[in-house]
Amino acid sequence: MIRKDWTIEEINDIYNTPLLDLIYQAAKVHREHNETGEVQVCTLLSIKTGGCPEDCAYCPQAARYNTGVNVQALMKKEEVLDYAAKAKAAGSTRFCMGAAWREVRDNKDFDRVLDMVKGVNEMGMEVCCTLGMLNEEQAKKLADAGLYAYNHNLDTSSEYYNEIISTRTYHDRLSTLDNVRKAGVTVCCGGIIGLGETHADRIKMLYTLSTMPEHPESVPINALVRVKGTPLENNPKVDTWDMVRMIATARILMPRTMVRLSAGRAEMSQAEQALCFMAGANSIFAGEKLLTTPNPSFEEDNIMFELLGLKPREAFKTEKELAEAAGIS
Ligand code: SAM
Ligand code: DTB
Ligand code: SF4
Repeated sequence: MIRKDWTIEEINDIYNTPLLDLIYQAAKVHREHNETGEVQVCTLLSIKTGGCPEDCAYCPQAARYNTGVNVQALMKKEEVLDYAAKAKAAGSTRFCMGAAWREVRDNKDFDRVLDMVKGVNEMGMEVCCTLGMLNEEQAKKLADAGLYAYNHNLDTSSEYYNEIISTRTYHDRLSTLDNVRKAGVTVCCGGIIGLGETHADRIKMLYTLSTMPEHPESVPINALVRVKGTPLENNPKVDTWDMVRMIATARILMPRTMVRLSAGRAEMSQAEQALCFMAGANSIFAGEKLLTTPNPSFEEDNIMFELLGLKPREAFKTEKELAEAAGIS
């Protein structure tokens, strides 16, 4: 059963379950709802880098922080499709294009992104974009071009949000997510731990996600990548046990969602990542760069998959399962 009526008290109890018990319960839910040992492999590409007008305190791409990230204009469609083809050949089934924009504007750059979406979709990959805020019409245009998912993170609780970002509101984030849903695009929405938030903030964020009318189809859990020059550069490193606790709680609350072990893997051992998979993570970002920071290479991940007996999830599997259940082949 997929519940969307969780209470803060229930989530608090789950989150605070003794760790080994929590992992066991999450692993059980995971096995009841998903195929064991199957992990979705997604590749990220920063199609427009740096120079962002926003003030997100964690972000190396905000123009106002001196982080050494070089500003790069929107890439050409051909370059992006070449990169997508390489990612596909290396085993990725989802390709996510990120732009350091506050919001999408109706201009030539957006038309070029629509073309990129069409191109990647035609290659048989699930296409995802993360371009900042969208209105209803822009979301529809992306859907028509073949967009499969849109990533737009809540990052933290609504209460803590203002401590991290002042140039937009939590409400702005929720409206974009609404526009994505209305356009029939799947939702990828999660957050970051290690921003200086309390456990209560993490629980509130999970409450917001797990009580949406539809659970997001993917929930990325990022550990803060501490980038020199950002206001959060000296935050303590995220404890892996906190990642495990967050992933396990998300898995129990949203049994069918792809829970993504996102930023932070470059600083985690195989054993630490294995615990996250055990606790219900079933998606990763692969390829040696996230947007601007390092990530394990395809080769390293292949070795880990082999060791742990994990296999990549095929593209569009949810649709195939739904069609099979309805008797359509
Ligand atoms: N500009 C768009 C936006 O903010 O929605 C899209 C790109 S933005 C870089 C996508 C997400 O990356 C952010 O919402 C945040 O969750 C994540 N992110 C950015 N910097 C990060 C960092 N240093 N550590 C972990 N996650 C980070
Ligand atoms: C998400 O939740 N994490 C990804 C993706 N969605 C866009 C981004 C992580 C960015 C980490 C910092 C960087 O590489 O710039
Ligand atoms: Fe800009 Fe997105 Fe980075 Fe915020 S997270 S500064 S909106 S690129």
